[in-house]
Amino acid sequence: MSMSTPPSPGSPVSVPPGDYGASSITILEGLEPVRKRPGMYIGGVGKDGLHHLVWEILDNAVDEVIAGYATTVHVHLDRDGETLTIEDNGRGMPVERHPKDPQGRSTLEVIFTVLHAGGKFEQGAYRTAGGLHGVGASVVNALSSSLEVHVKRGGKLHRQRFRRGRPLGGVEVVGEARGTGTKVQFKPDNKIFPQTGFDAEVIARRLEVKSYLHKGLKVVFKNDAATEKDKRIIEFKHEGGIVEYLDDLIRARNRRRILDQHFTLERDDEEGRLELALCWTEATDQVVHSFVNGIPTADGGTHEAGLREAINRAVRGYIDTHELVPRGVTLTPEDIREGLTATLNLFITDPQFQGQTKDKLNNPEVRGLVAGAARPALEQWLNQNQTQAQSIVTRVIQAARARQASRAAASAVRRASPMNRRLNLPGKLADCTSSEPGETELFLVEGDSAGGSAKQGRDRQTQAILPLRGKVLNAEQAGDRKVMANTELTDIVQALGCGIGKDCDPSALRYQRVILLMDADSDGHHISTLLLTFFYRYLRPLIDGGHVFLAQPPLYRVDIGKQTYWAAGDAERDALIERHGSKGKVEIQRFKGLGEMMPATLFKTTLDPLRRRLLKVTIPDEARLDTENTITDLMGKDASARFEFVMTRAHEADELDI
Ligand code: TSJ
Repeated sequence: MSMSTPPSPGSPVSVPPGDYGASSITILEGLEPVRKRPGMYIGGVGKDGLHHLVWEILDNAVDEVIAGYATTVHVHLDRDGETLTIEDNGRGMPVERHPKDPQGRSTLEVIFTVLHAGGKFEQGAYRTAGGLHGVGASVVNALSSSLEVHVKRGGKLHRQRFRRGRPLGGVEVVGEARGTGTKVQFKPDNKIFPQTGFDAEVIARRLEVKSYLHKGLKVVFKNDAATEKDKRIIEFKHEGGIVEYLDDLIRARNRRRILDQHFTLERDDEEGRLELALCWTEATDQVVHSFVNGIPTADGGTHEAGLREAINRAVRGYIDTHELVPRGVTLTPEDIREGLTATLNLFITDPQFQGQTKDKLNNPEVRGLVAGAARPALEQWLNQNQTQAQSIVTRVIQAARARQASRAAASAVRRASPMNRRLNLPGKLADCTSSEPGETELFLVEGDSAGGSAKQGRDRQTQAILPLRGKVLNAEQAGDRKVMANTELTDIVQALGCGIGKDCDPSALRYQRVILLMDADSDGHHISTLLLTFFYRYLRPLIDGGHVFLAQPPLYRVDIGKQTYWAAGDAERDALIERHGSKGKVEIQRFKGLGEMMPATLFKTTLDPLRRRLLKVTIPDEARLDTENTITDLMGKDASARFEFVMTRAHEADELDI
């Protein structure tokens, strides 16, 4: 092959060289709109648009495989990272004079220089895979600073070269060829694209998906732009098709499947071709990877809607026929599809894509098409595979139960965002006015009457009160569901705003301190124990972070002469009397509960940060090392054994002298 000067451009085949000066004007007119408004043809000139060039050429090569004329597609990224070559071993693009072109150009040249040439010239048969939503090779050509096509056909190697869409000459024979095939090399135009470097990862991922979608297709990717150690040739070939894709998808996401068999379906008729594989996993999300004519539809569309319809109706039909729903359980479509993982691959003749990125299928008839094919097939499969069906039903009922049980707690579990933090607060919370978490405190108070005193006696700016009613659930014995359904506990979580369980995040805590304020009697002690058990099991980071405290309300008021003292217990009371009893008449009042304390008294004895005593709740190191079982044993007997209480304010004397 010679790189001789323009007057001798090799040997033209079937195509007279003609007056390329003249035809290049028409060609420019043909492709001018593409260069003027590239976004209209490839979505944009950013990274996605740039890679659309690759998908377009790739899809054309893959089409030749789908049509049964080629087996392998080679993709090569040059060292420069922006020159891309795609080659197939198919029939080779027609290089003969195009029968209908008035200018007598070759079919190849027409395809590369006339907008939307592909479909028009082959009555829709040219593109089985749809390519880039009707955008053709001419668009890639228009947006490439240089593009070169090699065709092996009829024993000859043909070549045509272009610059920014203009042919540098006609199709030339540049050598002999063994076999057949088409090779296109192009470099995106840096006058069009701000960034012309390709992302090898993005390309590799797409190639892999393609190889799943078209059983038997082999794609070889050679990345010379990689660093020396990353340089390798990757071969993608997945004989298992989308069933294998489903397997790999589940494995890649580390999911456990609940069925030992997938449901699979292959349907081929005049309306189109459908391939479906689905499975349920233990995960709670739904994952559907869908494709139309080999193009990923990341935003779903009518085909996914049809699939959802088919699954909902088939599974519900099975459950209803066999009367499998327990009483009190109602199933929603979301319950039925919880954990569903599916791959759907559809081939239709006239796909309509929607949205800026064309990632959503819009053909309205497709919904019924997919539902109509998938529903009866899935129904039949369920009836013929009762073991699998039973696993699915169990999974679905479990999902419904979980949803119903946690509905009450749903809002508590939802992490409060700054916007809805106040909106999501429990009704009986008397919040503080300051929203500076560093200076605020939440008092959990037993009973409405004590809560009332605390609300009146508190420092409104920094102290919030949450009254708790009734018995607190024992979180050690109740399961997650019961805990989540317990209003007292979920109210606490809601007020704290920090989430629960593994979502518990102390940095989101709405208060610096959480203070348990209970009566100084055995009932109060018991409730404290239950609350601490809940904190230990569900809000452990708050204890570890030193946010949890016990208030020390007085049990006795001791008046000696004109002085008033407060004692938290019998020992304190006796010590007071021993020390000060000689100073006057001793009068002792025992509080039956916090509720009968005057708000002002409650403040000065228990709430006032300057005068009160708090016990900080900590967990001793031994307990930390304990196994879950030992801890549970401990809790079964006496939870308080697990905690250590550390005085936050050291007082020389036991008594609090007011
Ligand atoms: F996108 C593209 F056009 F640039 C392109 C097309 C890029 C690549 C890498 C390959 C191809 C391509 C086209 N590979 N194979 C074909 N096949 C045909 O165009 C072809 C060949 C023979 C006949 C025939 O009827 O004999 C018909 C067609 C459409």
